[in-house]
Amino acid sequence: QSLQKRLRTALAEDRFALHYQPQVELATGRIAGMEALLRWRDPEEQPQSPEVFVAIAEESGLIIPLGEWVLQEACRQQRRWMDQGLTLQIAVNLSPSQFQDPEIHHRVCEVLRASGTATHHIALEITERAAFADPERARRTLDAWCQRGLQFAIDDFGTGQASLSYLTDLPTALIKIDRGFIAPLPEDPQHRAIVEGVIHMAHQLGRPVLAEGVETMAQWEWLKAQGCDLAQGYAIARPMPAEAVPDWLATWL
Ligand code: G
Ligand code: G
Ligand code: NA
Ligand code: MN
Repeated sequence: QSLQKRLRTALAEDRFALHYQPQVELATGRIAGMEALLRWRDPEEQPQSPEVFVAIAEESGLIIPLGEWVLQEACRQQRRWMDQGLTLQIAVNLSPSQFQDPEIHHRVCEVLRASGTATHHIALEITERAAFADPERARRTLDAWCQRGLQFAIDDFGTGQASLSYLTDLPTALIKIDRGFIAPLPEDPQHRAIVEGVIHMAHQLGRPVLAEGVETMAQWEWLKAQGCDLAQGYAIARPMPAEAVPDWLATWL
């Protein structure tokens, strides 16, 4: 059976799950939010990487219903945590073709409305590639979301083609520096120069910055000293099932 068919079956049979990875303020250690990361457990096989199956879902158009499931599930989880007394913002990834869907604005607003989740409790992560296919339409969509109180982040910053124009053309957003720039820190002087530069530039333009893939305390300390706002990575926590989050929070706080 093709991977595409198995993905369809998995969606119909509710065999996807979201795992959550904390995003933490470097200065205070406060939890700013949790990124939702899609997981598919194929009962007969190894866990499949979303890098592989999200690409296939994109090619086949399945990403539209799958992406909608992700957003719905994130909203449900946000409410479950609220019911447990935990206020956590959830960041949801939008794939390029999802973001380019002319209906995307309407779809996102409709899921939020139906779930009753407050807009400021959801953030959307969009890659450079997604926004720059049609920058003018991207800007209109993002402006409309901002007006409704939705936040968004530019994911994998630095790996696309149009990094710098983001900083002036799009409404205020979190810049997530791709983990490829963080891995060589703090030793490598060239990457130190790049990351310092991005933090400084983003701050001059009023944009907060998150470092992805923070794996060591040395990276944490260096980024904190540079004034980087937020961090995410294995040094803080690996992505975990929703049920594990309350216990993890208890150990972190
Ligand atoms: O842990 P990680 O293997 O989850 O994720 C690998 C890649 O898959 C990352 O680039 C991540 O952004 C992407 N990804 C994870 N979850 C989702 C999702 O729900 N939707 C989309 N479009 N991409 C996702
Ligand atoms: O592209 P995106 O930023 O959504 O990718 C998230 C991916 O990065 C997920 O696959 C997640 O599991 C992975 N990830 C999260 N923290 C770390 C880390 O500290 N190191 C590495 N190598 N990968 C990480
Ligand atoms: Na992301
Ligand atoms: Mn990323």
